[in-house]
Amino acid sequence: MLIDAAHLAEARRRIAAASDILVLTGAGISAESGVPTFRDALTGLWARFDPEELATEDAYRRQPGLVWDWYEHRRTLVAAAQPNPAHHAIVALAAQKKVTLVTQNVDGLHQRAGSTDVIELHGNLFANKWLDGCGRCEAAPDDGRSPPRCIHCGALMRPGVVWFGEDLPRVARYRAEHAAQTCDLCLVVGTSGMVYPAAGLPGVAKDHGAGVIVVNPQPSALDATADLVLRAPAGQCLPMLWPPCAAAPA
Ligand code: BJW
Repeated sequence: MLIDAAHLAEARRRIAAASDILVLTGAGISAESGVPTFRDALTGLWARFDPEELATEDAYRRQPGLVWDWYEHRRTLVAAAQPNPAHHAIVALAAQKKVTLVTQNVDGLHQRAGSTDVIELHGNLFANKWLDGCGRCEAAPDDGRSPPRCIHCGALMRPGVVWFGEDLPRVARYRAEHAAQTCDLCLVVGTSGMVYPAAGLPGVAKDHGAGVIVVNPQPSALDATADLVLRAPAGQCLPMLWPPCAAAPA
């Protein structure tokens, strides 16, 4: 995809001039790693399900086996994926400037690229917790049940992600809001901007005087908030926006 040269130059200038950058990422940043975006996530066997209907506690209580298997499928897919040049570029940026990295992603690819202190708003695909546990829950030795249950109380294990209608982790949410209020630039990468409260962060940054740049090959709900939209895939675009760091792979 050809990136508009004037937009690219303007983005580079704004990033070079910024001293405190909030980077907000969504599923699109992992697309070039082969991880389907959330709203594209249901291919093949899963094509007949609506992701917004699977990612709820209600859906899990009604069909725990189905929802658990969906997460197992995604865990397998993500475990086989590798961070791409966009993930690595953010590591390079953080070596040069103050960067607060806030992600809606649950795939852990930022951490695997080398980003530290990643603020995960929606949890992590590889963490589990108990649904209505007894407080001393223990999973049965692998008995092939899907999902695992507690040997004491029979509670269901569930993925450690944030489903619709659930509150975000308090500290992560507080830190993300603080970063939005104090940054001088908000770089929004690969999100449809449809899911709140994450989608509200660029607006908060703008209201506090920060510039907003969106990187997305498709129109998003955050384009109207942005000062500049770079219509390009993240893995192609981000490495062109600031110098690489020595440790990042070519
Ligand atoms: C590329 C690319 C490339 C492709 N390069 N880009 C205010 C208004 C309206 C509604 C609400 C509101 N506040 C709250 C709500 C309700 C709800 C909500 O937002 N609903 C909307 C759908 C309307 N929000 C919630 O329920 C949240 N909870 C909450 O607010 O609780 C309040 C509460 C308080 C006190 C007590 C109790 C409750 C929770 C939201 C949790 C979201 N969870 C999910 C699932 C996580 C687990 C899982 O993965 O299964 O998080 S939903 C899903 O959407 C996932 C994502 O993180 C999130 C965002 O999606 P994202 O990342 O933007 O992905 P896509 O697929 O939508 O977009 C990909 C983009 O990439 C596209 O634009 C592509 O073009 C682009 N792209 N290739 C760059 N190469």
